[in-house]
Amino acid sequence: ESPEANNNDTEVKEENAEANGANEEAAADAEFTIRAGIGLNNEHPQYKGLEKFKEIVEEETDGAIHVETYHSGQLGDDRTMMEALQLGSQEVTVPSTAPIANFVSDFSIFDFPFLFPNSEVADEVLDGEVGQKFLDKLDDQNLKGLAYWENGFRDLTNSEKEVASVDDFEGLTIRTMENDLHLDAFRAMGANPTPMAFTELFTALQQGTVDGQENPFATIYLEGFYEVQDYVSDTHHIYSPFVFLMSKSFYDTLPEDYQEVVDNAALEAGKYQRELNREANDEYLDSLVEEGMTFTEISDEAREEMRLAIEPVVEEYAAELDQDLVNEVYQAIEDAQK
Ligand code: TF8
Repeated sequence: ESPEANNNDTEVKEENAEANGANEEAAADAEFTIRAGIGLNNEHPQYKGLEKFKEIVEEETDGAIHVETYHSGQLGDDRTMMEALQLGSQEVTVPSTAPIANFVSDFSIFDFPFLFPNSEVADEVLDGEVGQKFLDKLDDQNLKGLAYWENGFRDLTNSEKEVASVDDFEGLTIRTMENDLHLDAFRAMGANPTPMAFTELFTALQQGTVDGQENPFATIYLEGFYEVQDYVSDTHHIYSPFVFLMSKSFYDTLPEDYQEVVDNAALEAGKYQRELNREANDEYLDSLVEEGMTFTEISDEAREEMRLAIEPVVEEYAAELDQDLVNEVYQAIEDAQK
């Protein structure tokens, strides 16, 4: 719990601390150090959100809590960072819900294809009572869920052909996140999915190990996937929330007023992050086309065909989850649309 015990430096961590302007004095003056790592790069709204979190926390604690930010999987992929939080060797990460489902299976509901009709409904459900129930389930895993941020609606890219309908998925090798529901959903559409950590993805696309992948336009653009992918379709098949996680054993060592600061900072930085993400999403698609990608629009009918192909998978997974919770989520989605 001492600041020293909390600082296990490796080369990359030191380099990055310097790049952050996290000079030794600031770190030495601090009572607590939060090492916050994410998978996406420092251009992404996810990182801007993390910087906002740092700004708020350091200002409101007068530097008593020092936040070091790491991007691009410098501290590992989503799973590795969650495990580090459990062990107490890292304090914060912001993974997608898909890898979280490997720790708390109920989280897989948020990755049901075509669950949320739009991001406003997602906000209302996630930020409401039901969303909190899921965050509470993380406690048993030594993880403290402080807020939902936004990865976004996922869209398909590939290097082989235009994908306009469910038939076009046939035979495509698609990297998915490490989540069984994602794998089964893509199999149901006739694709050949293969699970992989995000940190391996660019190389896999470049070397042709996989034909395609799916992520929001922001990621496709900001991670430079257009350099190794020719086709993009607005499948919008899954809405990926991010969850702002803190190591629970670390959270529990914080005095109550500091707990309040990090609670609020995670929420406030999340609002900012969602705004940035949404502002730029359409622009990112334009930029992908400018970079030479062929854009294929998915019609409502084609999207409905995709939904029908996946429906049995959704029903199978839904049956395995806590039924009360499943119904609460469906009800909350309905209520949010009234
Ligand atoms: C994925 C996710 C990721 C994020 C991030 C790298 O495709 O969408 O972009 O979870 O941590 O793996």
